[in-house]
Amino acid sequence: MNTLRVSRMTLALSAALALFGCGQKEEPKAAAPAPAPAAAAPAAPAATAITVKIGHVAPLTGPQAHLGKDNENAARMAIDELNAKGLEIGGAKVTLELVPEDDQADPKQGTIVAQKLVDAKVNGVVGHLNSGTTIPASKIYFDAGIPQISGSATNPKYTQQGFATAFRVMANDVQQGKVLGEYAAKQLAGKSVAIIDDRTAYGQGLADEFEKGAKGAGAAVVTREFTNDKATDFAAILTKIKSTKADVIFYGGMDAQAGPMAKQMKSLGVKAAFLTGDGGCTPEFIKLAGDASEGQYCSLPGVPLDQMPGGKAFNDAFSAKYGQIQLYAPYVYDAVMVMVDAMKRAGSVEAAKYLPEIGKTDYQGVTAKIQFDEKGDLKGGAISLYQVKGGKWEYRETVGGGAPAAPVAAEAPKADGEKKS
Ligand code: ABU
Repeated sequence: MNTLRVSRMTLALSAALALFGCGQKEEPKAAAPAPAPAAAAPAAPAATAITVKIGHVAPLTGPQAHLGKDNENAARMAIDELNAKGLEIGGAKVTLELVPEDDQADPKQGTIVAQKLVDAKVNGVVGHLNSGTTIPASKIYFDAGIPQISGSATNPKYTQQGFATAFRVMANDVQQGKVLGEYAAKQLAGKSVAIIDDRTAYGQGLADEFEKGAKGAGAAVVTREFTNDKATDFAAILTKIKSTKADVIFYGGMDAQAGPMAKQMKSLGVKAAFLTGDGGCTPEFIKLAGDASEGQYCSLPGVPLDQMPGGKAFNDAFSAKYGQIQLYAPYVYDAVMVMVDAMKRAGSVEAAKYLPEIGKTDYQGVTAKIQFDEKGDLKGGAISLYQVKGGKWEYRETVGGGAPAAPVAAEAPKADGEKKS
């Protein structure tokens, strides 16, 4: 653990102790109806019952609502399963309560709902979905000493701020951008690449890492263009890129823009291959792009769902309850499980007590064996590449995470457009 993170942790723990009354009788962070000492006292009678609040934040309105609801459903499924099994922590019977918030994928709204969750005395936060909201919110959770685990925010800055409260359960965009850049230059024979991003923390950050990876692998970047995460018309940008005769267009952004962009590429006669990251690697991309999605590429942190340790069982259970997985559901489910696993090992739901246990996590999740490095990043994260074939995302290869670096046999998804997350 580096010095910065240790000192940040000390600050975070101090903040948490201050928040919950250092040296005083311990209280559960959850509000009523829990009797005060139960949450933190291992010797409390088993009959004591407390409610533990877990905040969850994602965009539930706007162009990314389908992804936000997917994340929230996964958090709810994890909580329902844990409650159904019966949870006892530190001698108290625990009922988990999901406290869902909508940040609209907007950084300002992200900080507003983060403060709302702190004021509601949540015991931990799962989320946010977007890097652009997760990063500013992480300062608020850190100052309050509240653990935060994101199942989808991939911008490296989130875990580079030295906040001991910040964790993520998927590989970050330094890893993803490098793999994408090298894939564009080598597998897609991209001698010249054009880059577009949506100016969000995620889109711009991934585009920056992609550029480094592509250049490092010998490609020339012929232009960098910008849009935003609400845009629908990309004709001007694509017309300019067409004149460069780029071999590959890389887009850093989400499916709501990636789909229409691929569609407009086709209608404008742009012949370049289209490649995007996890934000565009969804069934929604195929729906929005229509037949222009055919042959296009994306990447996702992690291995395909059917290669994940608990992938099939999760997919069966989730899809029966909530429908097709959109993107990050298995990761968000794991994030909840990791948080509760740390509470169990600490024998406490109190943030200051279970936070150090998150860093020691060694948990077999649905998505992978989850352990964290000193920054709070997932150790050994893999990146997988996919291509649309016959209207479905088809697996191409996995890089990193102990997976084979060379292409392996493609495995067809189970249903039209089914995501392999
Ligand atoms: N990982 C892509 C979508 C979420 C984010 O903004 O990082």
